[in-house]
Amino acid sequence: PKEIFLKDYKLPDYYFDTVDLSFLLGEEKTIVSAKISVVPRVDGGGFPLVLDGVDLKLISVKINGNDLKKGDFHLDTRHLILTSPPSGNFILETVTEILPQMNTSLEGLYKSSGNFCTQCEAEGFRKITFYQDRPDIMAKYTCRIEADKLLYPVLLSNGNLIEQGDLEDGKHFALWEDPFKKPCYLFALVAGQLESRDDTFTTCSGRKVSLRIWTPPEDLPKTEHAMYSLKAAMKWDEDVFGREYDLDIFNVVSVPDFNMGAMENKSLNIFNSKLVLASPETATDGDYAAILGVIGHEYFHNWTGNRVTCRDWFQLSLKEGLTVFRDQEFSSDLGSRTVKRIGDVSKLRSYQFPQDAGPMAHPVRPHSYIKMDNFYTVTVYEKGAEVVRMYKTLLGSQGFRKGTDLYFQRHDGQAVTCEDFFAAMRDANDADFANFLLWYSQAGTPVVKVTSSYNAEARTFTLKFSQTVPSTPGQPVKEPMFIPVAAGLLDSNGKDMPLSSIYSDGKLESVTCDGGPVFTTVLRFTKGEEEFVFTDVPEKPIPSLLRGYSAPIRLHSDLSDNDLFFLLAHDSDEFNRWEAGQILARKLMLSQVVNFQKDNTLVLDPQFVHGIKCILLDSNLDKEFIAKAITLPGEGEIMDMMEVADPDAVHAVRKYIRKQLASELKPELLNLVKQNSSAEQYVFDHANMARRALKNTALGYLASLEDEEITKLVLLEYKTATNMTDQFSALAAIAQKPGKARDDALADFYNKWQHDYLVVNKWFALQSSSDIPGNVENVYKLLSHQAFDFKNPNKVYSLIGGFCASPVNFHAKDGSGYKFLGEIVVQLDKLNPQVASRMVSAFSRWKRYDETRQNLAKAQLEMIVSANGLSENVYEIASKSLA
Ligand code: B3K
Ligand code: ZN
Repeated sequence: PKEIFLKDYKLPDYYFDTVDLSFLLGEEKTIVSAKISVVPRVDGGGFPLVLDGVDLKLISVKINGNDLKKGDFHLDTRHLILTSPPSGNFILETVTEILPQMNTSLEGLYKSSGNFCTQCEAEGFRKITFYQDRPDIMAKYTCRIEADKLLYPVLLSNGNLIEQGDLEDGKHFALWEDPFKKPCYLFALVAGQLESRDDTFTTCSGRKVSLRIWTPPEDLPKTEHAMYSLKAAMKWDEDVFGREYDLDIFNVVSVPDFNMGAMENKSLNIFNSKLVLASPETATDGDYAAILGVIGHEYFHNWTGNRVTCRDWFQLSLKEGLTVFRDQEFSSDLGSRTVKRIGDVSKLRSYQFPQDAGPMAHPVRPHSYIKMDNFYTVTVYEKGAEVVRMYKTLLGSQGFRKGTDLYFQRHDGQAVTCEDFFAAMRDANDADFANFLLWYSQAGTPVVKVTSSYNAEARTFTLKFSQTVPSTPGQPVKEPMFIPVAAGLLDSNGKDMPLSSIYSDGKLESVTCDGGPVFTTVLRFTKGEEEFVFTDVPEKPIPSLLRGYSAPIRLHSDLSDNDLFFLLAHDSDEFNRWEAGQILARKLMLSQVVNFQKDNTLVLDPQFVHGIKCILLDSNLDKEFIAKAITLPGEGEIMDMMEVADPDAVHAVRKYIRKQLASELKPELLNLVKQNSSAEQYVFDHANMARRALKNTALGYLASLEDEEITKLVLLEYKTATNMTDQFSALAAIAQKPGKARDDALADFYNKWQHDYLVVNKWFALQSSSDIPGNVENVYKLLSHQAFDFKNPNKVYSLIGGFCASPVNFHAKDGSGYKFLGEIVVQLDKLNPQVASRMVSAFSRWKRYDETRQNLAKAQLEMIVSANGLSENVYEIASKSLA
């Protein structure tokens, strides 16, 4: 396999100006004709033109209307090379045969439930026709689709429909024209038996856009929430970013077989059905929220990704980090900002931090890849979004908006780099960003230590920071990063102190805003070590640091437990209230892990119970915030903090603390369940979601107790639930413990929902991720369940992905979990390398475990790497994991 490097980027020799595609969709094969007007970048031209092409059968190739002779072109398994094209502009025509019905990789043109659809990002267009498959080739497209009218009544592609009609032999055609230049990864085609929910949106300049969400007829009722989300996103992008939609039509298609969540093809977004379809009876609040976020995300790409795209795939975070940031803000504005932030930071800690500390660690802008698909990662997406957030933290809302305005103004219609975004932010604000660009090039999570001291006489409060960035593969030595630390000081009553001025780096700077008091300031920490001195501080404060999680770092402070309990109770920054509780919980869990490993009795600190109780009873707090604040850090997060990860110990400790809290706070928790029971009607809004979240979190705690009454209560909740959020939470609560109640409830749930594949996927995931001892046997059984299908990514993610997410069973000391995954990966790779590669990633942190586990996991990785015909996707992850 060949590794591709950022440093080797070269401008293309040829640009493509217009591309006219024509598809004859057939039951056995599809014929693709492409007519491309080619323009040499450098005057004259005449040098070879290398086109990408994979799994294509070339039927004919012409230049300026003449068939090419042997010797004028060269064909290998990945390319069509035109060895001596004419000088100047020319027209290239190719005819190709492809087999979408045989395409199980779900990349290029393929069939999903009888319908044709495409997925081209990152490099799938080369499976459709010969092309320079790279994002800096931007062209104007037309697309003609011809197919049987009965089998494929709906024919869609990008842009506007300019012609359609009936043909002989029961066929029909549609001709689409996209007026905007685009890279080929944004090309899309859909053909099949679909119906649409139709609506309109009037843009800020008064243009009426027709909106259509397409699904198989039976799913149409479940698209109401997606349509609501789309209209909300269109409005929000106008209001917050000044971005107006640019075409008269916007289509969303829902398909059941899709590798990722969704795809932002120009004016024809294609979605994994689980991120479109929802009804109160079948989708949870989590599903509703995910749909809102992803519908927003793909829509927002129209400007951040499509109008302004990436020069090359190393720049992926330019569009993804920015668009994730935009969807996070969108969801915050429509729901609760604090709760959204807590969710996003938890995700970063649970998935990105481990990636950044493991063999696949890479910068937000990677330096190299074997298979680009492997770099659609939490680092590029979520850490990338944190990088964008830091610009906003440093510049403020208005400055940030000035920056994005300049970015769009400068680069509309271009394929650009992360530096271009940086430069727009800087230039629009005349800002000094010091070494900020390192966030794009240095991998690893910075570790920041801070100590504080108060000088009563001088009335100064000093924060002393130091930072190190851990080594990562290929980057042994790191430079200090630019870390914005949002900070405030609490007085002894728990109130924010007004900040007056700060002394740092030999300069005294006053901290005021339009003369008014300021309670939070952003410290610019840019060196290995740095001191910040707050002046005029009347009493010893408790510092609230990294408010809102202002930088993606690991912060170690010298705050005592008492300080943390104080912050948990009083901080005006709600995020930091949650954070204080989490720090305390992490400390507690780690200390009990040591106890567990020494065979000592586990104990629960009464002060912690008290802290949790105060949060539970605080009626001023948002209910979803309470639900988050009483939820313990995940097992992965704790293992990530240990020298040698011990899944059994961490699991036992987390379970113990949950049960202990449930038993000590039983009356309070029961009250919460009672007070927050669901009203008849399901409403998706923050207040109702928050109420359900709190009730169901409380129910989950209670169900950990051995208590007949509680079992009855949970069963009653399950039976009387009027929506999936409540029903599924109750089922999950029952399923915590093996036994008849569990078996019956799981069987009942399947019987109820077997007709709905998305609900059945939840049922798979609940069972596969269970911590019940020896669960691997159940998962083997479920592999042959009639509802399981290896070809459908969602089912694989639910059953296999779910299993790997359960540390005790996946990391079972007998190696059964590793063996299971090893077998599956090899099998899956033959069908769908992208999905197999996502699954094999579960092995990548094998070195974090004890020697027995290490040997067992390593053996599986070695077996995988030596498998016959292994894909580059799996090879890259498996071999880098072994290195
Ligand atoms: N851009 C797509 C991801 C495509 C994945 C290719 N393997 C979805 C998104 O991030 O919006
Ligand atoms: Zn995206």
